[in-house]
Amino acid sequence: MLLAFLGTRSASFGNSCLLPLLFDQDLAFSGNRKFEEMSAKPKLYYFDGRGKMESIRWLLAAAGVEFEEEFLETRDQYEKLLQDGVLLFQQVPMVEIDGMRMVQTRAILSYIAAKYNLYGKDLKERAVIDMYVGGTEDLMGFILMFPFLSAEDKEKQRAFIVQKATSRYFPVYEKVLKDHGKDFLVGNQLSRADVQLLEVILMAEEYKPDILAKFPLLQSFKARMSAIPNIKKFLQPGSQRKPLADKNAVAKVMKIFY
Ligand SMILES: N[C@@H](CCC(=O)N[C@@H](CS)C(=O)NCC(=O)O)C(=O)O
Repeated sequence: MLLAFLGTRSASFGNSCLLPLLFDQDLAFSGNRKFEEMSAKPKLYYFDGRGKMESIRWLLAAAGVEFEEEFLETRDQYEKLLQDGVLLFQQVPMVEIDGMRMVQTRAILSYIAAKYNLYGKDLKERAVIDMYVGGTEDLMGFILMFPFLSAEDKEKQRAFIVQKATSRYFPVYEKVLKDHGKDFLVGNQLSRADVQLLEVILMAEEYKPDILAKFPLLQSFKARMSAIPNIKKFLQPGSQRKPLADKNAVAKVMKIFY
């Protein structure tokens, strides 16, 4: 998200760069906290907002996986994680899952997708899924920085988002659906590409409600995906899906990281 664009404030705690990349149950420790303390459900460490964690929430929800969340509300909580040495690159998102403490959003999403059969049936399908997801992530990157911009820059960014969505990204997915005539983007089953496309469509609609006006197949895609039971549940009020960041949420994030 924007935090990455803004540059980072270096943290001076611990030697988290020396931690092993993969964690074995036998190692029993990552930082100062025991693996035995890990929850059976994936546990997500992030602030109480969308940011980079939201796609992870979406993918887990689409896979029907229940998860817990620990929200960073203060700088102290973040510094505690740094001191405990559980953030490999001193950054969140961090997800405790299957005895690992995973960081790096892409690695986390790939793991979840592979584990829950949302990553195609073979290497070629996976490659295509990765390309489609690359597009949704690029578009999402333009959207995620929006709440952190000045009022003047927001207007420019809104126009930029709409222009990129309608002239670069959505035409691609519309054509894919038209060319193969199937329900899903890749193969004939749900994949992370479908989930991440639905996520970015809904986000883009927050900037221009009729943004799909010229994309009839994406309109029916959206309706179809939104009706998948796990996704439908996630779209209901009260789910772990997060709202668009308001001024207070932005101020809180800035206080934690900067
Ligand atoms: N490449 C990482 C970037 C993560 C990242 O930028 N995280 C921000 C919060 S959204 C952070 O922890 N910033 C604090 C810092 O970099 O010191 C990923 O995709 O997970």
